[in-house]
Amino acid sequence: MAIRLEKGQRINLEKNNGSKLMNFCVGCNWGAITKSTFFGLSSKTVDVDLDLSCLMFDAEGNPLDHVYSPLYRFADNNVGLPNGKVDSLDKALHHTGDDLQGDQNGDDGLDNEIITVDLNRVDSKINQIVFFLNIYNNDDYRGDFSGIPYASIRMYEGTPTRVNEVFAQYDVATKTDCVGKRALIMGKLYRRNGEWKFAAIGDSFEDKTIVHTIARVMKDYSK
Ligand SMILES: [Ca+2]
Ligand SMILES: [Ca+2]
Repeated sequence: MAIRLEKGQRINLEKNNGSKLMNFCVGCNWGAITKSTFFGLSSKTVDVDLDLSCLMFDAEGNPLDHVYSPLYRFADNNVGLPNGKVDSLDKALHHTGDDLQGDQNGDDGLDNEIITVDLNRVDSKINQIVFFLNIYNNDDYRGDFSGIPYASIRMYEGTPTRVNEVFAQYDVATKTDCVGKRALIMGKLYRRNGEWKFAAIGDSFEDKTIVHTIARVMKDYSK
């Protein structure tokens, strides 16, 4: 049975068979919005662009690395943040790429953006990996999580196109405290005495863009 993550919950990465979860996917599944138009006689799809990202820190909370959409070109715009990239420097984490739309024909059961994780390969200096989710303001949708038909984040074993076993799950769009919220600090993997654990954070914010969320993670969630 998958763990239903609750805010603030800390879990060991131990599977039912007693072995440790070391290779897994962190994924987010969400849907585009279907809107009835013309008195319900027709409908149109509103694309929703969520972005799954993570930042890595050392034990003192210094930022060492990041994985987020390569479409974020911060360095080109003098925002003071590095451009997005899909691979961590140690190659332990890989992002499957930026989904700009969400599921178009209902829930396909697969995650739209995934970061694959191999804890065995994480650089020994990295002590915590914070995962977060943002709504990107595309031309179609600039609303909050509550306007999206479904959005959930999960940790599972398998590949980006095959789910073998779900380890833990967190529903975003069904939480009433996501009304007005556009960013979610999902949780963090952290190393204690050489062992990886996961803390579900579940804090949501009104952040207008990912730049605000990155600053927030660096300030408040890096230790
Ligand atoms: Ca996206
Ligand atoms: Ca999907």
